[in-house]
Amino acid sequence: MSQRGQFITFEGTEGVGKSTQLETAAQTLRTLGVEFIVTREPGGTPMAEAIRELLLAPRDEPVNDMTELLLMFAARAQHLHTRILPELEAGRWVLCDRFTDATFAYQGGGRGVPAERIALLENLVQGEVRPDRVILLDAPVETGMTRARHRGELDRFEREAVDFFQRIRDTYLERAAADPDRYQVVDAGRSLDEVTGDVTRRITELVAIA
Ligand code: Z5A
Repeated sequence: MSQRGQFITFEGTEGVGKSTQLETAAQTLRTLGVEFIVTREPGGTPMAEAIRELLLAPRDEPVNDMTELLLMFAARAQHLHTRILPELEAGRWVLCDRFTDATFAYQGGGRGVPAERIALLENLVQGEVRPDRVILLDAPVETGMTRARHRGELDRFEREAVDFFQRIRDTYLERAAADPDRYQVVDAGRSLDEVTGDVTRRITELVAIA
């Protein structure tokens, strides 16, 4: 039987470079001959992508915090159980653009939902499954906003103000500080070449110890 794959997630505030560095990681794994898939949250299966559209669409109707939270976990249940876990069990690595840390950061830090409530849903949906490593791309909130916001129409989250994203950044950093073995904080405020070099080195090390 093949060895279980590694579950690596990429986190950070808006526009900080997650998608870019996920591609760096994918390229590194390809070079090293490691089998993997790339996926994202919310989303990653047709049904979970439909929930993503519901979540991101700007709308006049106010969205209740609990509705947003439950939809995030509904999408996650589908994605985790029908896609991520089968891939890991088949021995493939899973590179995922955001996962439950984003829920603690956005719905917890950003919206103010108590972390204990999020943890209840985390346990219910995931059991003991957690990412093996979280690559946290960290940069001042304004840096990511500037990088992200020349893309056209803003989604429902991107319409939030700077202080919302500041609380999100703070929550991510608190979570990383509490579990330094699992989180790797990457200074994403540097040039693209520097961040890419750093992520390449870290992924190469993870392959060496896996
Ligand atoms: N959300 C939530 O609330 N709760 C949850 O549980 C989950 C998600 C899972 C969708 O996420 C939204 O869902 C998200 C949180 C919420 N909303 N927000 N905000 P998403 O990941 O799809 O959306 P995003 O965070 O807005 O990602 P993004 O804007 O696509 O950003 P990114 O992936 O971090 O950045 P990028 O596309 O790699 O880079 C942005 C630009 O900067 C691009 O032009 C790059 O070429 C450039 N770039 C990248 N790195 C650099 C450096 N180092 N220097 C200069 N320029 C750079």
